[in-house]
Formats: sequence, structure tokens, C-alpha cells
Amino acid sequence: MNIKKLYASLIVFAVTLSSFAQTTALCDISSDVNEPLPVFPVPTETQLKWHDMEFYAFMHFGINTFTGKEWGYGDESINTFNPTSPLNVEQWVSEIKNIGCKGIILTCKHHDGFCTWFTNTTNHSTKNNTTTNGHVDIVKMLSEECAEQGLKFGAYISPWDRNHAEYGRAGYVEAFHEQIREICTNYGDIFEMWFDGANGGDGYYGGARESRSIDAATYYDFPNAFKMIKELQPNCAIWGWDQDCHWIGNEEGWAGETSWSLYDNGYNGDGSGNEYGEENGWRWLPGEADAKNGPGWFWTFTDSQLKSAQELFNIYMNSVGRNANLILNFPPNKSGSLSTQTVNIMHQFKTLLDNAFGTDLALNKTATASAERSSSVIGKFAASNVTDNDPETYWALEDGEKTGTIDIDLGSSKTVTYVRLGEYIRKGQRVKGFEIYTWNGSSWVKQSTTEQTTTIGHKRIVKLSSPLSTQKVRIKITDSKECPLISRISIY
Ligand code: FUL
Repeated sequence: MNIKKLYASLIVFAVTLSSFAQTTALCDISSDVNEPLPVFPVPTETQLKWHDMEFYAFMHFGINTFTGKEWGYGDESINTFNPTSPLNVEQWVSEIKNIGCKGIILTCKHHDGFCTWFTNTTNHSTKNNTTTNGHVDIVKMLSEECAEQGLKFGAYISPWDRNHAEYGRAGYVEAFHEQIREICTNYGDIFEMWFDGANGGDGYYGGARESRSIDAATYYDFPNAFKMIKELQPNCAIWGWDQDCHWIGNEEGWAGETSWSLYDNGYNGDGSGNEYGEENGWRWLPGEADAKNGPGWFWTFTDSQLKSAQELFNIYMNSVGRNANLILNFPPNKSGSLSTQTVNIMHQFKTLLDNAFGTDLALNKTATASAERSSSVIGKFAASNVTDNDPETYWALEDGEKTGTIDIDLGSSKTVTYVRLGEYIRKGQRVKGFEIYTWNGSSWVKQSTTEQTTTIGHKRIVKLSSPLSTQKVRIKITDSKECPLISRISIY
């Protein structure tokens, strides 16, 4: 081949290559946009929806409300459940909604086996109650009221059943699965199902009054129960048992200051949890912190023993503020209402939340960063994405850039007490360390906080040790598994 021919062929090859590259670029939008790759593990769609639930209520209500026991033995007569007034579910839902909860999980059946819905699986339920106010399908009433007022509904069904004669044998497992089916079929959408790990052994068991032990890991045939739940309620998150979220490891409502949504195994056979998650856990298994508003789960105490609004606020900070969901218990009393003092404290708690987080000083304010990831889509990874109140947009750095700063200009000098951050967790939890600085008119001053500033995750709120006035706040990401993806910065 002479040199001219070789040259012509090279030109044809180059033109073909370039048109191929253009065609590919047009088709492959992701490479054009320079989309960051995920850092595994990442959440499922169900888990992402669950993260957005953030804060919801637990309601323990049933036979124990009337016996004053926390764990009924299972031999209580059906009419022991005897509310002195019609159940005020309208009040339950409106007060719970008022404090910012997005849903309610009801104890449809506790360990005593008393079902608070009209089940066909056992006679031991409200269906057979003959008291004035006790013949009520509470699951129906509450799920409908939740739908009416715009809250999600969830169900706690205790696997351990101290009433059922067949407990410990195959017959009970069948009934238990049927109970799950009824709840998942007849009461609308269920956002979360709770299967407690308690298996104390002794109980009434249809009159046998003995101790029965089971192997919790195999007895309940959970794989098939969970398969059924996912078929009937595809968006339902399953609590515990290594499913969609894990028990945080204490019942005081706190997660670690370092809190990963990653885990190896959340369920350790004994149901134990872990407040911190595991930085290198192989699966996404975020923490849910449970807590009560008084000394007991059921209304087995008095108004004077209720936690104060400030205590509830601290629980909120230590859970929702630390990348965990919070399920906070508010038990109705014997009259079927939340007590007046319960409601008073809830209102005070709401005031504390509003005073702290009512106004986001950073909302729609200018944000500038040390660098922004490149993209053919203008603004795709811009710093301004952190203040736009859109969880689907985020600020990103280039691959391999694990540190950087982002500054928010509040427009004028404001008192800054709290900083709230959120990662774009759809692509994994990344950040391992950050710092907060404020502008004093001539330089950036590092601020100390009331707790460590390590992980962020879905949501992290930190308080400055000494709140102060400033016009500009800087967040410095000091360490991250890969380039940080920050979707939200709020300043209060
Ligand atoms: C525990 C149960 O034994 C308590 O009674 C309560 O329901 C709590 C939420 O879970 O393990």
C-alpha cells in the first residue's frame, strides 16, 4: 500500500470512529453525564421509601392496657379488654400527625395472643368481646383513620403467642401465617411489619400452662411468611430478622454518633442489634431506634411518669439526627384515648421541634463548592443542589476526590445552632468525616459540636457547642469512601 492510500484509509477509519463515538455518546446518556458509580451495598427501593418515613409512632394497646402487665400470660378473658369510652382513634392519629410522625405501627397482637382485629384464626380477639366499647376491629379503625389523615399504617404481630394451644407445634405456625395474610390483605397498605424476637417460654397455651421452647430461627417458617408479605405488600419493610431494617440495639431510642446503614448480620439469633452499623458491612440494613414515652410500652403507668418533652426531643436528636428511623411509643389509656398529659407533652415536644427546625436558613440560598463534578447536563452536580429541597439532586466531586468544601451564604447574619446534612444514599453511604466552619468576616473558624462529626447517611443533625451569628457556613468533607454525594444541607 502506498503512503497516499494508507493516509486515506486512516482518515476513513478516523471519521468512522468519530461518528461511532458520537452515536454512542448520544445513546449513552449516563457516560455523557459522568454519573458517579454506586458504592455498594446500596438500599432497595423499599428501603429508600422506609428511610423517608424517618419518624413514626408505636401504639401498644390491648389486654395489657387493662391488666397493667407488660407481658400478658395469655389466660386473660376476652372481656378484660374493656375500654371505658369509645376508642378515640381520631385523636390518636391527629396528635401523632401533629408531632411530625409519618405513620403508626399498632400492636395488632402482643405476646398474650389477643388479636385486636376481627380475625378468623382464633377466638381470642376483639371480635368476640361483648363489652360496650370492646367489640372493635382496631386495625380497621386505625388503618382507615390513618388513610383519612394521610399517615401510613404498620403492624406488629407477635410471633410468640402465649394463648394459642398449638404454640410450639405446626398448627400455630399455620395460624400465625394466616394472621399475617389477614393483616396484609384486608387493611390497605402496610408500610412496615414488626416481628418481635421475644420468646419467653411459659404461657397459658390453651390451658396447658407450661413452658414451651422453640427455635426462633426455624420454627416460624419466616422465609415463606416474608415471601407472602412481599407478594401482598410489595412496599412493606420487614423489621428485624435480617430483612429490611434492624433493631438499633437498645430501647432508649439512640443510635451511635457514628451510624452506618451497613451491616453483616443484624439478627444474631438472640435478636441483638447494633447501634453503630458496620462501615464495611456487606448489606444495606439500616437501624430503627425504638423508644417509649414512659416507663412501659403499654399504659401501665401514670401521667407523672411520662418522659418530658425535652427527653423526647433528645431521643429524636439521637436517632433521626443520627441516620436512624425513630419509632416512638404513645400508648392509649383505659378510656381508649391518649391521656391529656400525654397530649400536653406531645404539644410541648412539637414546639421544641418547631423552634429548632421550623426555619431552614439555608433553603434556596447560594452554595459554592471547592469543586463540582463535570457533566454535560448543566448544574447536574452543582453545589446549589444541596439547598434546593430536592432529595433527588446532589452535589458531587469527581471520582477519587474524597475531600472538599461547600459554603452556604445565608444572605445576612443569622444565629446558627444546628446543621443538618443528607447524603444521596441511593448510591451508597460514603462520608466518614466532616467539619463545620463559620465565617467571622475575615476568616473561617472551625466550630466544635456537641457530638462527633463522622457519618452522615440519610440524615444527620449536629448541634454547635456554642450557637453563634454568622452569614456563611462551610461544611468540609474530610473523609469519604469515594467521592461524596451530598443532597442536602440545612442550617437552623
Ligand atoms: C419487646 C417486647 O417484648 C415489648 O413488650 C415491646 O413490644 C417492645 C417493642 O418489644 O421486645
